[in-house]
Amino acid sequence: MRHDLLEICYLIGSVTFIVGLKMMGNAKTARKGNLIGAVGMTIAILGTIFLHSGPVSMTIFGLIFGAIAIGTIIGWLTAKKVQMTKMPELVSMFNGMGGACAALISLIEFNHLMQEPDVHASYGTMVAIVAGLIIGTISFSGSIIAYLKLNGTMNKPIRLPSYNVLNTIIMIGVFAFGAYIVATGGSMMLVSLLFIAAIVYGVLFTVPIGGADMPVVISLLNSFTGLAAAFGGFLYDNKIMLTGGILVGSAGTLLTLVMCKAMNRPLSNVIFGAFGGGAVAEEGNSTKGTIKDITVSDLAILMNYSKRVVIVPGYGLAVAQAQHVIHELEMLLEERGVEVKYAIHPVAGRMPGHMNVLLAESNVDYGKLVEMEEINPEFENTDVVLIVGANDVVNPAALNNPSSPIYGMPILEAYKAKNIIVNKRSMNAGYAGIENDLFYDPKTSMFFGDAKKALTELVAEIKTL
Ligand code: TAP
Repeated sequence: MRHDLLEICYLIGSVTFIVGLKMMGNAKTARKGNLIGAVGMTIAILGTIFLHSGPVSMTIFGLIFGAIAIGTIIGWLTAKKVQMTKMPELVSMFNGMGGACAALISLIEFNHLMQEPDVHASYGTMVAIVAGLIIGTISFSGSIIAYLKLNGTMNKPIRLPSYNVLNTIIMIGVFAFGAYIVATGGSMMLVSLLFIAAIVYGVLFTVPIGGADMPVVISLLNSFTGLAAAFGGFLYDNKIMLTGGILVGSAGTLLTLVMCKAMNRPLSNVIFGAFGGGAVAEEGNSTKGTIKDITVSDLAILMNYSKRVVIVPGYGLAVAQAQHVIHELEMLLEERGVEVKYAIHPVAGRMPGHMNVLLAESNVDYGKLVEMEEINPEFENTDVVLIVGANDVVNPAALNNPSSPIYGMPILEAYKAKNIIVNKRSMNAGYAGIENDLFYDPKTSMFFGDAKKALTELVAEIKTL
């Protein structure tokens, strides 16, 4: 009876994970999807605590609920406080904790095996313990380095000579060591050494990668954590750990591949650090030319009397926290009969869905966010494209300069619009570290300044018309 009830809890948990994940695919239902998944997880946790084994002492209950309370308070407060731009950092830290849990499970279960020398563990159990330990630990130490890179503590990729070869040798060494432990039964001493070796590999794997490539790496590490949790599921014959782990593992892998595809970079290029975070990027053959500025009053007139305006948001919009003022600008223009849409590039910003989340924060109507494939044919008939804090995602070098590092990346074809306005603070490069010829296009005018400040002035100016 008890066991059946527990299985029902796990079934409910598994179904809610799948339904929740599906709902997260759409900004309108994402919040609810997250909540449904969390409810499922709560049911599974409570089921495990109260139904998994026979009577448990009050001390054990005290320890479990004490740990849950501490974790909940810390998790709740940090998630509540975190700024949108710091989200990848938070995700990497949470992911690291997941990896650490998977590794600890393996260490504890191996210790249990050692305490019972009469029990002969099957190869399956040993593989689950060792694989969970290696993958969980790599995910833990790699995520901590990713966190330090994203918060600026480690702001330069550290590349030892021939680090690719060195890392590959260490990786093979770690897995060979794991295979030896599985084959021989190992000892607590050997398993502890394996744990240390996997920590070192996780650090060496992440350290050479540029800070700006971290979102892709975090997603990859996230899939490692899922895999490590799935091994825990095998170990305990626990369906919910297995389902949850597989979902996280496959979602993380797919997300990693989608991000790489949208940047037109193979995963190996991200891992071996071709650009981003200080790596020297090859410059495009900029034809350069002169740039021209536009004053706020001229821009206000241009936009006020336009029929169709497309806004291209980018990383700078998030940095400036200009999402509210851009929504105000959009509403103001719409009141005056201008049609306004937002063009969303899949890798604009620094994390998947960055622009969608940012604009949802200021209640921009989701129907106004138009995906790249749909908006590109519309640029020709656009009177003004207003590019706010975006750079790489509108760089024509991706289409016409085979020597550019971003060549082949699909872009928002803003260069086709009748008037191109670019808001950024300077002529500095974006993430890829390359020149953007769009800024020198005769149709382009630069509207320099911090996005929030510049757009606030623009809104005030339009109101005077
Ligand atoms: P970027 O190419 O990085 O350009 C952002 C621009 O914003 C910069 O050129 C910067 O110029 C400007 N900026 C910064 N702060 C600003 C502020 N306060 N006000 C106004 N402008 C400001 O951004 P993007 O076009 O969004 O492209 C994203 C890049 O990140 C792509 O290369 C993509 O491959 C990469 N990436 C994305 C992801 C995901 S999943 N989204 C993950 C990893 C990498 P100034 O300094 O002159 O102001």
